[in-house]
Amino acid sequence: MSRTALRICPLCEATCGLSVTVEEDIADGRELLGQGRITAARGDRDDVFSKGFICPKGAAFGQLDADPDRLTRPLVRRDGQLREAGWDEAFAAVQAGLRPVIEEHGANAVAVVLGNPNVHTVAGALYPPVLLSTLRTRNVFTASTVDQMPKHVSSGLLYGDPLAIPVPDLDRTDHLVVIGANPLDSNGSLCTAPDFPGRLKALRRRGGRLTVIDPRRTRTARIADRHLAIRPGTDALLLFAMVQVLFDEGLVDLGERAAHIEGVADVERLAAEFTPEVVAPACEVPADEIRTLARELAAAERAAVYGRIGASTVEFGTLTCWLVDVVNILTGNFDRPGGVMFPLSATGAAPRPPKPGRGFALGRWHSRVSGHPEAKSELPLAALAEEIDTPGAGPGHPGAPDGPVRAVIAIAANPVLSAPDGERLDRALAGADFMVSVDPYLNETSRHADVVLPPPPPSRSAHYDFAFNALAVRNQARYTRAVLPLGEGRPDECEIHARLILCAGGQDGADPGLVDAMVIDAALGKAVADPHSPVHGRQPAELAAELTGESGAERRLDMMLRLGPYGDGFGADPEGLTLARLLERPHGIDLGPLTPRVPGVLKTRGGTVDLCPEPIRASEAARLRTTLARRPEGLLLVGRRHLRSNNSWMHNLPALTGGSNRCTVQVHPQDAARLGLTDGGTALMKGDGGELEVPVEVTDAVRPGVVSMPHGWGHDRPGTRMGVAAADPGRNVNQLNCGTRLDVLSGTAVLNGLPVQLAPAPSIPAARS
Ligand SMILES: Nc1nc2c(c(=O)[nH]1)N[C@H]1C(S)=C(S)[C@@H](COP(=O)(O)OP(=O)(O)OC[C@H]3O[C@@H](n4cnc5c(=O)[nH]c(N)nc54)[C@H](O)[C@@H]3O)O[C@H]1N2
Ligand SMILES: Nc1nc2c(c(=O)[nH]1)N[C@H]1C(S)=C(S)[C@@H](COP(=O)(O)OP(=O)(O)OC[C@H]3O[C@@H](n4cnc5c(=O)[nH]c(N)nc54)[C@H](O)[C@@H]3O)O[C@H]1N2
Ligand code: SF4
Ligand SMILES: [Mo]
Repeated sequence: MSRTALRICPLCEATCGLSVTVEEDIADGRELLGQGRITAARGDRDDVFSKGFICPKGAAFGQLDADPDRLTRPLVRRDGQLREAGWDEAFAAVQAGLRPVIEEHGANAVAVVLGNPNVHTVAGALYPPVLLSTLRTRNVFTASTVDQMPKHVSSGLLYGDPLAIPVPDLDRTDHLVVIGANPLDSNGSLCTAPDFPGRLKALRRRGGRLTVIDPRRTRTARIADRHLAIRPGTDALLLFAMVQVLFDEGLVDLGERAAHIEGVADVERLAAEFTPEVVAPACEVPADEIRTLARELAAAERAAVYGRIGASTVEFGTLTCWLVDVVNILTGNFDRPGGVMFPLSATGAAPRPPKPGRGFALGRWHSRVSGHPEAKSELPLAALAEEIDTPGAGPGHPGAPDGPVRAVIAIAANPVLSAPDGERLDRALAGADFMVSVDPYLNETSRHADVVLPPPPPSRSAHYDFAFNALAVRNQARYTRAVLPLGEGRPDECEIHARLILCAGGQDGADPGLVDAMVIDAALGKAVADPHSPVHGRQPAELAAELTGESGAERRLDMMLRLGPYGDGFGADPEGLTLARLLERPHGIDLGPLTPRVPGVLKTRGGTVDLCPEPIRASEAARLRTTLARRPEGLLLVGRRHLRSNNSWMHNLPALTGGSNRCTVQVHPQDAARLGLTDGGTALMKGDGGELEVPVEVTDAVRPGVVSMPHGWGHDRPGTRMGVAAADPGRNVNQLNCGTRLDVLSGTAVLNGLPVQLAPAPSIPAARS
């Protein structure tokens, strides 16, 4: 028997609605619990946001969901071997592993590592914050510090809220400048827009312009009006030069938000020295191109500058991310249609009258070994290995933990491949006293765990985009329940997280529902005490009794929707949003185009935009100046994403592997000729963290002086269970990176613009990896 069902795709930030075909296994007229599979996935044409768009990853949803290498039962290490175990046994082992570490060495001896898919699951949105507040460890590491932390820091400094990230108003802009992003392959990031390619084509069709700044001629650059093949790591210089031009030529126009912006003159002073002529030799972009771009942006009716990975995981990531917003603000494109705007997510806080906030602080504590400052309560993922493998109390950095990490809780994270110097982390994890992974695969990282807790596949999980709706180019809300039942005795990922939290607190065996009840109680308690809340003065217990939903997570979603900007306020607005209303509209509810949110969104101490925040004024701009004279002789390495891949965990699906999705190093023909490298040959590539042999692809898609290799490969380690990936393992590019280069303010690893050397591999290939 087959039927169709709806499921929002969790595989990238575009959040497309899928219509999946479900093949049910029926015996004796009854559905077999835990059986059934997805046989097809199409774009849901009626989805209010994605309108039928789908990419090859979404189309492979059925294969991904039914991958035979997915773990179905927990693994527990006994006598050195990971063996299948029951859930109760697994959780007992988690508590027995964690509690002694906490009791003997304190909470900081436990590191929590949160990987990328946490922003793609309901569990990952709702439970890690509770885990962290239960544990109270300072050793918190997430994918953000190999990704977007510079943007959080920039937003924290500018707006007082690290989560207030303006997104380009894609559908209404006249000129989009894309810096270090390749949405035709990534489908967009920190800018949730299903069918990003279609939206870019629509921009061109309505007479708008697209400029792409990228050292590679990406698929996105190919459809642009202008492509500037900048030298990696120099975007901050280029942007500063644009700022200089805007001031110098009298083109600064803050527009309607002017009254809310402070520090403009300070920015003018900082930018003064960075003229296009001064930066051009470092950026290797002609000065007149920089000047023209600044003038075009100032002249455009509505324009938006958008930066992503290539503007973030670089030496001056925070400065670059800040400059992106500075240019948007100085050209009057801030917080207005067609410029950059703040989405208003249905589960976010309801807007309230503007008032000064608490501001944003950096470096409230530091890491133990290298003294890295925390950012957004996180330490750099690149420092995880040294925090595990370096004994002792450390030199006494302010607020640092006083001893090494001894236990690791890794949730949806594969840092052995995704973070710098995976070999060291690999060894460090092997030496930890205890490790638990919440992960569907036995992979490069989870193979070190003492307990692996596998979540069910996406077809058996409900979905709501808590993270991405706050970054979406249109306000909307969509919720899809699990398409297939869980199967006998199998917990969903929310329950796994809740039980993990109980184990961390030494309460294994307690009802996991207590975790949700506690969160609901605390949130309602806060709401009723808030004079601006529609539930002010009411009884939390009475409100809690009104919540609907089949699970604790659903009741929490209902609560967030009802207290949120479009919510019913528990009856205050009878037309308002509730979980029940959302369930009535399976293709989602459109909440309209983005609307201006300044000043309400601002939480700086002054209640204004702090355009020239102290850390940038005091040190970063001066540090940037010292790079003006740099002319690296050698090659610079940048990354590359492929439409049919996703970070480190989608190489196990036959539907997505092969073809152009290969782990090669791309080299420009001039460099190849100079170095004696041939297309299809093998190069020995060296970085300051190690060396690798990699197949060479000679192509002029990379500019001279730049080589490009994708990340997330290197699936050749023993003890993993990903058969398809292991057959074509590729090499781990992050092994070239020793992990000591960080964006100073955010602790984000420099993954792009890394110096490397290439030479033909020795003719008798060594057994190196
Ligand atoms: N050189 C280089 N390195 C990079 C990057 C780069 O551009 N260049 N990009 C960086 C970026 S942007 C990121 S975000 C990181 C990503 O790095 P990570 O955060 O490590 O994420 P993934 O590599 O996607 O690994 C995700 C893990 O989650 C598991 N998983 C998949 N689905 C689920 C689920 O539903 N629940 C749970 N619990 N687990 C699940 C997978 O099996 C896998 O183990 O990599 C970074 N590393
Ligand atoms: N298919 C697919 N989609 C994905 C992912 C995936 O792995 N595969 N990963 C997801 C994740 S976790 C993320 S964070 C997003 C990332 O989304 P994007 O940022 O759009 O993805 P990237 O392809 O890494 O694009 C970064 C671009 O920056 C360029 N670049 C490198 N260095 C520099 C520099 O110094 N200056 C400039 N101007 N450009 C530079 C690179 O050449 C590259 O084209 O994609 C998400 N979507
Ligand atoms: S673009 Fe592809 S992977 Fe991303 S959400 Fe849509 S279908 Fe899924
Ligand atoms: Mo990412």
